[in-house]
Amino acid sequence: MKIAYIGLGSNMHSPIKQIKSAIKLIEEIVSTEITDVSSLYKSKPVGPQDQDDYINAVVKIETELMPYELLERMQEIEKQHGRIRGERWGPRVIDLDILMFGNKIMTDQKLTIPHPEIHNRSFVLVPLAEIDSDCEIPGKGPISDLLATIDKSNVVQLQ
Ligand code: ROI
Repeated sequence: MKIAYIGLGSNMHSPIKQIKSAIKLIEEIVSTEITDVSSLYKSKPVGPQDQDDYINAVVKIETELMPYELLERMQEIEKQHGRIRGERWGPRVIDLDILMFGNKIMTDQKLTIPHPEIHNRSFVLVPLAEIDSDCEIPGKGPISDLLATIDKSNVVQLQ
């Protein structure tokens, strides 16, 4: 059994609904339990600004799946939500990223763990810290150190 974290993001077609529905589908993945869910957060887009604000969240899971199996399950959920892979930094119905997987560090053409941008993105670090304020990101350091060096003013907690 491994502990993993999934980052969720959406800025199209009722983003709050998209995030909540994706969390329900994550709940249904075999050999996988959700053990924690962050609040939802609103943030300005990172990348091109001519797109709507994003809703982001992070879920913590316990899973018996291997990283690639989990990646496939994430891509299936993205497909179920009608995600079409458009421009690289463009708007998206739903984005499900494996942020961390146990203490694993790996990189190949399909998957990089931890997520390569995790340490730069306040919209990931803020919800992650809400769930696990003392977590350590493999190869990058304690989340508290990472959070101390980035601008968090862009990320607003909802509810
Ligand atoms: N910006 C924000 N605020 N949230 C996201 O989830 C997000 N996802 C992306 C890019 C386009 C990088 N910008 C984002 O993929």
